[in-house]
Amino acid sequence: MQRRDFIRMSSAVASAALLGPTLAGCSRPAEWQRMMTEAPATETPTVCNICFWACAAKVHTRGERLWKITGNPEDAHCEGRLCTRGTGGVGAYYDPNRLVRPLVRMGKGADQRFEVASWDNALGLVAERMEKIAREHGPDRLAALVHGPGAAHFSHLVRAFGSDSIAEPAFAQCRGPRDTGFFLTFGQGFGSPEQTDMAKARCIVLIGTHIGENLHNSQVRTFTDGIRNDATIIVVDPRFSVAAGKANHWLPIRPGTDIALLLAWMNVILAERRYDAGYVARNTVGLEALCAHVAPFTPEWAYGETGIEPALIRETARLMAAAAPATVVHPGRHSTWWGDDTQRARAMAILAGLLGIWGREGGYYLPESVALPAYPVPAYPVPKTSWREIALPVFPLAGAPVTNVILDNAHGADAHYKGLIVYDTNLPMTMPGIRRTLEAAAQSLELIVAVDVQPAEVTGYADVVLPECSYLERHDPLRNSGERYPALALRAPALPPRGESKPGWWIAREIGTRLGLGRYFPWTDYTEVIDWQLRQVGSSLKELETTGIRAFPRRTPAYFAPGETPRFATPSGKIELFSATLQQAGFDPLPRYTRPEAPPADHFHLNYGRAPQHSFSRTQNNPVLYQLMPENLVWIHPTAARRFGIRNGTYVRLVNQDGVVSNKVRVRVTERTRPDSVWLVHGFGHTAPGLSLARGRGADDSALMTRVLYDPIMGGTGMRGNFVTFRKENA
Ligand SMILES: Nc1nc2c(c(=O)[nH]1)N[C@H]1C(S)=C(S)[C@@H](COP(=O)(O)OP(=O)(O)OC[C@H]3O[C@@H](n4cnc5c(=O)[nH]c(N)nc54)[C@H](O)[C@@H]3O)O[C@H]1N2
Ligand SMILES: Nc1nc2c(c(=O)[nH]1)N[C@H]1C(S)=C(S)[C@@H](COP(=O)(O)OP(=O)(O)OC[C@H]3O[C@@H](n4cnc5c(=O)[nH]c(N)nc54)[C@H](O)[C@@H]3O)O[C@H]1N2
Ligand code: SF4
Ligand SMILES: [Mo]
Repeated sequence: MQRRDFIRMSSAVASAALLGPTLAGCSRPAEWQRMMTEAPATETPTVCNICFWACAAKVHTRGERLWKITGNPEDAHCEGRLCTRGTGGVGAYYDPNRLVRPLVRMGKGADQRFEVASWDNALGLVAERMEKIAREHGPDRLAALVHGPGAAHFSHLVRAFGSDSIAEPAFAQCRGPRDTGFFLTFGQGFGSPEQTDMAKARCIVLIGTHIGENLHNSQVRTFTDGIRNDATIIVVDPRFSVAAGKANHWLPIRPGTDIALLLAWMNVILAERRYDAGYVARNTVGLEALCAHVAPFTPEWAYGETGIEPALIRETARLMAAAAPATVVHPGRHSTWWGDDTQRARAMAILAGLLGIWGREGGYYLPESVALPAYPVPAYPVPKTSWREIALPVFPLAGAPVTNVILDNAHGADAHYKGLIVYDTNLPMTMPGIRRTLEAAAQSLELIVAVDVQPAEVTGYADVVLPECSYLERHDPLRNSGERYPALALRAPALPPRGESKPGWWIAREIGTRLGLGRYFPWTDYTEVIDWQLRQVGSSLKELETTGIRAFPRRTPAYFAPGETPRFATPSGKIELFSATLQQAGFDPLPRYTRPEAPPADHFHLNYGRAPQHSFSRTQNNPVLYQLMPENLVWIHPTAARRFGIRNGTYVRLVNQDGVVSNKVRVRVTERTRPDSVWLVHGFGHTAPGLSLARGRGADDSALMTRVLYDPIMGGTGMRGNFVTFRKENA
């Protein structure tokens, strides 16, 4: 693909919208024609929920039919455009497999049979079991695993109940190591959306971070802006990713050796005095210790570990230093890779500190959100045991609750946790190596509730399954993320909920009321909360129902002033190149490189990531997105394919180091993967019987991740230490 094709791709994706109507319950052209000419058109604001980039959008309906979803042109965050998946959100509404009635498990554990229940009975059962847990063990023994904007409703419920054990997979399975590494260095994690100033950068460094396949809408566009502006693009990826195809320099690194490369880059930048001396002197501590630490890690040394030529290491180090501070060292997002991930994030953060890019134009801008007051409710009770008492003895610097720690303490008779609420997260496909633990938890916990929109794998472990309506049919908390331009965005219902499905806010309030926690839910409709909040900042629900978005002026500048000496929220008030916090907790205060394990004979690194058409494991059954990509392919290098006698287009099964065998998966023989690795897009290989389109299609990377490399600092579940070999299919 040419560079230009990549730029065009980001506008071409809108064509997915055209697929909507034909697939979306209106397959007769005449009926469609009548609807388009006769039915009144309406437009309702929403915030896309197909991934967590949260683009503001408009939902267009014709009569009672959903017509299309388009980007909100007023939203600076998405610049008025949606990606493939966002326009394909139509399929999330029309999916015939959606959950539309509450379900209650008939047996326990492995018994998969459920019966349909009334809302009253299902909610009554949840409240009764929660009360029993509170009475017999204490309310702090209930935990929640949640994701997405609707998670706020269930966090609120669980906090009001008396527990703070509420974890998101966005921490220990995704951004946790990155945010911990940056927090230790700059006193602040990297938010979402990422504060990278790529449109103005002169140099962009991507380490993994497969932008273009990782399709976070406006991130792709700012990256393409950078390309268009002739920024130097440096991509470090063992695979020839889409982004690598746009790079001036592609560094096909040996998997798991990034810290070696980062140390060598710092070695060059320090030895050749190419760092931002003024910024470093004003704003950092630990330069001397860092210099001594990186001195042995020359490009020649790094060559032996990474396979990257010393001359290329030197050249790329010089390029990023020459462009600084207009250099983006992208910190990545999904950072739970090899188990030493906080240290890799630290190495990136330290490099960013040396280049002086935090708070600088073309580097990292300073994000700002709207100062939006929370709706007044009584203070939450103080939990008898906090999540910290359970997690910190194992992972001392976990800055947020850790999903895997909660599940590790949720099975067996003497388990700390006795009940679990799961909202908007598909645990068996999201958390590596968790299936046995989940089964044990399903046997021994007194209550597992799953709130979901479809009969995903996780619902099979629940005692009670509560059907949430889709994001197109509900209100949720206002979007208020840290951005370049602060703004609030509204998600409002464009259609009535399908079947008996209900919005999350309603479900949480109904459970709360049944538990006698009504004072925490002093509203009959969530619009009262939204309207109250908007009025505090000079707007109203009425305004947002028309515009969908309200922008606010920034209160502080997006960059530091020249020569400014800001106070960072670290113990020293400076950027900590050397981390005394890590040292005190018994960890390396400066990043140390450890060589990753090589694949055993006849085995290959299991590499995985994203495709533009799908999000995680949530979209494979969406009829629109299914059409765009019905199954994943396993990428195999020609040398490996030859050696195993595997032909392009045939099916194989993957067998991991522990003997776990995957679904059959179609082969793509390509030089874009390394000879020692295979590549799979995450989210396929569904096993849930109720997912009629997705079930049995493609291979599930999570099932093959039986070996988890835990990050000792914060509990991240490193997923890249798994190896596979092939079993040929006879079919
Ligand atoms: N279409 C789509 N886009 C998405 C999502 C989605 O579900 N669908 N999810 C979003 C979310 S929440 C996240 S967290 C992001 C995830 O996307 P990223 O944050 O970009 O994920 P990474 O794991 O950094 O990137 C995967 C790349 O890392 C490379 N890689 C593998 N091993 C190594 C290694 O040892 N070193 C180096 N340098 N590279 C390596 C792989 O070859 C692959 O190209 O995507 C976001 N965007
Ligand atoms: N093997 C492997 N594991 C991974 C990753 C990987 O690349 N490979 N990526 C990791 C990353 S970066 C992340 S961020 C996490 C993401 O992890 P998750 O957030 O768990 O992602 P999904 O797999 O999309 O699961 C979402 C679940 O929510 C349901 N759902 C969708 N929309 C709604 C809604 O509106 N309301 C409710 N109540 N439910 C809804 C879906 O049906 C599905 O069951 O996964 C992590 N785990
Ligand atoms: S990036 Fe795409 S899927 Fe994600 S919120 Fe935006 S439009 Fe939706
Ligand atoms: Mo993620």
